[in-house]
Amino acid sequence: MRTQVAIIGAGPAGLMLGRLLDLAGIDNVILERKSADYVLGRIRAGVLEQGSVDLMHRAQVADRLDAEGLVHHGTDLSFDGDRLRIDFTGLVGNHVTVYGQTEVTRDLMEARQGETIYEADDVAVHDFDGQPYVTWSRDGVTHRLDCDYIAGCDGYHGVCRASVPAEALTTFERVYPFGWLGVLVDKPPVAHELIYAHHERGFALCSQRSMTRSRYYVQVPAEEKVESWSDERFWDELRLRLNSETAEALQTGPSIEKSIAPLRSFVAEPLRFGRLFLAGDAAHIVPPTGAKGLNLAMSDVGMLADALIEHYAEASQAGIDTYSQRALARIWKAERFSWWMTSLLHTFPETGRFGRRIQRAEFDYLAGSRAAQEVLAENYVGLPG
Ligand code: FAS
Ligand code: PHB
Repeated sequence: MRTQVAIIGAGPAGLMLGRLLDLAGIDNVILERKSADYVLGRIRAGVLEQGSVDLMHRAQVADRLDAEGLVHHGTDLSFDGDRLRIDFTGLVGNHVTVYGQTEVTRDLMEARQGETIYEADDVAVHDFDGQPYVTWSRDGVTHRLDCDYIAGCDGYHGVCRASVPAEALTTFERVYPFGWLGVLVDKPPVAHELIYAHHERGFALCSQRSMTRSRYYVQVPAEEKVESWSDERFWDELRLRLNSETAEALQTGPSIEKSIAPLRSFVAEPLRFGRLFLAGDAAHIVPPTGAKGLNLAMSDVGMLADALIEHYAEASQAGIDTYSQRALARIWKAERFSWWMTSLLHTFPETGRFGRRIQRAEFDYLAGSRAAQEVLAENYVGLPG
């Protein structure tokens, strides 16, 4: 088998890259280790920046997004019960769209024209400094795919970054001492916008997927096990962390998904190794507090697609040669914002009374400063590409 671009991973990054290359007439094959149903079953992000919405339109997969996406002109912050609305549209003239990552993935899967090989075992990437090729096994048979380039869209635990010689890679990481316990429930959202809540018991987030399906999170210790959280315990804890009127209005029901996501900040540099590129979670991880993970993956593959399209159309190396530096410039700004939102809203017992006072002062400053609110708003809706 031979293709122009081998894409490893059929998550949103790999599927979006494949779609953009399909539309440009660039042959590509996606190799995914899980089944399509498994990929769709992972409940993850929920908020799209306008840049990601624009990319969905460019990919000609935005019909359902336009029909079902929920435009949000702001969000609520709650700090020990004090509420503050950040008015995205009023402050920076932009907004976000609530549309689940599962739906983004589904839309891209349905539009896929190139070949996607699911349940590909033992994927390995070879000779990406020379003539690259990929191998994998399926039903005991080993296969080989020769290609011009390899796009590593295989997430944090993928094989591509792991295949780069350690001396060629620099990583930056902060692991947080907590995770997010998330619940999906078929009940109307408690509020028309998202609520990010800081409470001395821990962070909580009230989000949504539609007007009949909601997504809620509470901060839990990093070592917490989802088995020790009944639905009832989850709802009781969530209520304790919300202000009284929101807690009163909360509509609860049986969870249709419940999982714990660890929180870390992570960046790998650079993002190019000869003919291998990294994009999305394979290249970086952000704590989900700033709703940046999926959106960064989208902006990475938008840049990478442009670089590959320019390369094949104009025999140019320019985009390819600058992809890593341009993507990292945007990645680090999103890392900063995600770290800042996480530092403001979560409890860090190790920082003691002084740390909590600093968090309170940060919130009070935000509440009293339009300039500070503009900074939060312009980062949340997405900085320019
Ligand atoms: P993905 O991890 O989505 O996709 C990588 C794909 O590569 C997977 O399908 C995987 O099966 C495949 N793969 C891995 N190794 C492979 C191999 N060796 N061979 C072949 N295929 C391989 N972001 C938010 O903005 N908000 C959130 O609330 C949020 N919650 C999250 C919860 C969890 C548990 C996780 C892990 C992430 C969450 N994120 C969230 C971030 C998430 O949305 C990512 O940013 C997004 O999935 C990035 O997409 P990809 O880069 O495509 O990586
Ligand atoms: C979600 O709906 O899953 C969600 C929304 C906003 C975030 C993180 C997760 O910051």
